[in-house]
Amino acid sequence: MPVSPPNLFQFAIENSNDEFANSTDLAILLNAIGSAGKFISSEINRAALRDIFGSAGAANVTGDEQQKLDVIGDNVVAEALLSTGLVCAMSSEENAGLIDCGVAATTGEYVVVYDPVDGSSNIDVAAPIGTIFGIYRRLSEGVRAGDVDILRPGTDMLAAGYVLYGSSTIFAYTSGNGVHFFTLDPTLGDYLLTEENVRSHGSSHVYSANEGNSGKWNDPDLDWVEHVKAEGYSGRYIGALVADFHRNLMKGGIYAYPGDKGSPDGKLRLLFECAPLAFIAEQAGGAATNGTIPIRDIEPTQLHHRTPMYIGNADEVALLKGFHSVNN
Ligand code: AFP
Repeated sequence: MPVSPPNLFQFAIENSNDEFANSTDLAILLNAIGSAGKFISSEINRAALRDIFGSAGAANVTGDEQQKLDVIGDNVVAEALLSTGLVCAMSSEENAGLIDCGVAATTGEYVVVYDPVDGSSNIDVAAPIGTIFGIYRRLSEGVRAGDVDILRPGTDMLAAGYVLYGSSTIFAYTSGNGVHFFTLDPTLGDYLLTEENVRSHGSSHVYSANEGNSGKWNDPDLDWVEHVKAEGYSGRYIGALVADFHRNLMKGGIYAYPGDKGSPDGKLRLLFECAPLAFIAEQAGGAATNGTIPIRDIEPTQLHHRTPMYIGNADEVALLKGFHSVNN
């Protein structure tokens, strides 16, 4: 009889490490996010039927229009993590401040940052979106967790990952021992291992960027994009970072969201989007930079810190960095 692949929980227990307080903690946290992901996946599949397409009628803290599913996803991820009792502090793209963790704010050992529904403008057109997360061990002791526990560089992260809601639902994570993919079997309701130790695909001459913004780009980015086009690169842009990142990880390429003359720090959020994906990229043999320094080295100064980001195949990121160093 064929042996069925391990599920996310089994695999994470067997592949935990000493940085977690208990060997089951990683599995419990990933399982909580995975459960939230199953709920979000099912809501997305039925969004039109359940009238949860479209705007929630408000903007989030960074001014992005909130979709109904942003609000639903935010609550579902928070509740799933709170139910573990392991999380002392949480922050998400949809909240201005820290999410209240109740008594666990003093006793919980972990901090979680997340973007519940990345690429939410894709929801209404049935295009891919995702959930991104990063997990830290707390720093403070004996007090309610606060900014000191959460405003930390990506190099402090114990684990990071994403759930991609595409033609199938993929759960990807790293805890510093490679990147692993699980696929949601909707019949079993379980994430099963489909690829262990994923490696970033070699260069395949693909770039993913919103070139519609290039009228505001700075010289290094303009020179780079002219270069790659002259070299015959293909453009692929889904408009959801998780989906563009996943595509490039599997097929080769670089995702670029530069700062520009109007927004020097770009659009993407360091804590909720960039640092977790940078951890995944590096663990798969890829790279992530703001143009000069690695994304994971950047110290956040506020919860909604933004940064330019270039992420993907290591050779492509090195090529891009060359344009930034020449122009600086
Ligand atoms: P949301 O999480 O608010 O949906 O933002 C999505 C995002 O940050 C990222 O996923 C996309 O790659 C990027 O925005 C798309 O931005 P543009 O619409 O400016 O290309």
